[in-house]
Amino acid sequence: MQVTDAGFVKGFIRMASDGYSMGWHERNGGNLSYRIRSEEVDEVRECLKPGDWQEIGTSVPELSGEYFLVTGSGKYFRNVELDPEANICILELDDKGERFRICWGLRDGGRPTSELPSHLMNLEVKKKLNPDYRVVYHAHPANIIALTFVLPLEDAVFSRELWENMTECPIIFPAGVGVVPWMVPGGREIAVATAQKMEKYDIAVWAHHGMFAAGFDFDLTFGLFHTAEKSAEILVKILSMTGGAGKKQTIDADGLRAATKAFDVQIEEEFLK
Ligand code: 2HA
Ligand code: ZN
Repeated sequence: MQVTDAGFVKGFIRMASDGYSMGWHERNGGNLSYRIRSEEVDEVRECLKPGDWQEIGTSVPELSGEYFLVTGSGKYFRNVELDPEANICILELDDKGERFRICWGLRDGGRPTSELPSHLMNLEVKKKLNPDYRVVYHAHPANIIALTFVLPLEDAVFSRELWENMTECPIIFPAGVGVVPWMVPGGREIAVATAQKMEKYDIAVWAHHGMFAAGFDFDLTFGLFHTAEKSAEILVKILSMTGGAGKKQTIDADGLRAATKAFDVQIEEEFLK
């Protein structure tokens, strides 16, 4: 089978195109990774041609020997569907989880995403919590970013604010969202800070930069990201309509509790106080 005929590759490409259509990927902004199932690796194994081992820049022992589909550094999401083999790649990790080698893709050269340490550390944290987690997505959604200039950069504030703007939000992300203060992107430091948030949340906001989301599959991860950004858009409209004064009425703590209870999910009580 051609790599681009595999279902997981088609799902990955569709998510890249959808994210671009949403306006979340100006220029080369954003990156996407998928931890490939072993039976999916077998589907495309005859097409894999391992290159040289390279340092990841961090260590993810829990992911050693696994394969990943990731976007390329400096590549544009809008070009992924047009020419997947030039813009994305399949990586294999070594037996310590310290090095990777490119086995397919990036046909004209290049490196995997500059945020590879964050993607792999997030995927490792999530795999330890539940092996069903396979997708990590990073993009630059305008409304979430705008809120990081006006709300306190606290998990409790962002969680509560984002829950209130749309009834289904607390049901879709009942644990809330984590907020990482502004940091230089692309390295181990921001990866460690993000992975700490991923111990608790499926969403990590990067102040003045963007957002990360993690999930079991492409639909859930895209849907989660979309929901959080839509909620942020509503809050931006509320603040804009009211000259910053904000909400005149909202869903109160008891309402948020009742909504999540009705759907049998546990909302983070700490943030309702
Ligand atoms: O340009 O989004 O965070 C890719 C990025 C880096
Ligand atoms: Zn970014």
